[in-house]
Amino acid sequence: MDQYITEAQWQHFDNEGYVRIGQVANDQMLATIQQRMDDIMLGKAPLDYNKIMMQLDREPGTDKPGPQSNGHKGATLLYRKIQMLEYDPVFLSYMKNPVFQEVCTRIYGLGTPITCLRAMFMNKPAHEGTRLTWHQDRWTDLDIDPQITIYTALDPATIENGCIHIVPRSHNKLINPSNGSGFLTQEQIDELLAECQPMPVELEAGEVVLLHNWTLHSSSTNQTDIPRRAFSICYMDGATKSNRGTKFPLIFGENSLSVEQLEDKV
Ligand SMILES: O=C(O)CCC(=O)C(=O)O
Repeated sequence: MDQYITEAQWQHFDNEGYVRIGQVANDQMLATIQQRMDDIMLGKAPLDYNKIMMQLDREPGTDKPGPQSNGHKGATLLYRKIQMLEYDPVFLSYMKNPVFQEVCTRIYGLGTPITCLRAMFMNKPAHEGTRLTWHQDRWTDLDIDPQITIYTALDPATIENGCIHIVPRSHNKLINPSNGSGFLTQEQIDELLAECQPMPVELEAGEVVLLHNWTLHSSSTNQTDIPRRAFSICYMDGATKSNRGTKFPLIFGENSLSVEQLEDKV
């Protein structure tokens, strides 16, 4: 079988905690998911919005992000975060790309059923957006730590429009093992920034980067006229259980969620 990701790229991932793998979707698929994202925000996509978590970049009348709750919050491109996109047939179809299956096989082993912890849109609208402070992606309710996030830029991501910054090689150690959210304290951030130079991950629209979930990352606000949209998928070993009883949809493996199944429901 042809391998999309080279051994040299995997070595880079293992050593540095991230690797760029280029554009995975073809241009047509990329245009489709870019358009679909805007259609979802504008309330034009034929899907069950009650299944999807949608958070506004700002709660009207405040300078704070809105609540994270299911359902559409109005026809606007000013959303910050949208989750459970695995229940949208267009995004599910992208998530099922064979390249992403190859990534999961390398990380979790051949034949391991793969679920998704989250399929998430992260947006920094033009001249808006919220600062996300340094953190590792870690969830203490899970009995197996997920190891891989596949991050796709839907617009060019630059320092000016709030691209993510990472600390290469930080994936080897959990900073706060018992902290459910993985966020660092201000003291830890000061220590970190005194010791190392974080790296901006500037990306072309469509470009994909693999991130180890423990790689420290943060992002800033958008100072430009161009939105900074991104789609981030965390894939897990299908055996992973949450002590909150959450059920995770199967993306690769027998009886996995299918695009046709979702389309039938619309
Ligand atoms: O896109 C961003 O600004 C941050 C995304 C993030 O924290 C993640 O994908 O885990």
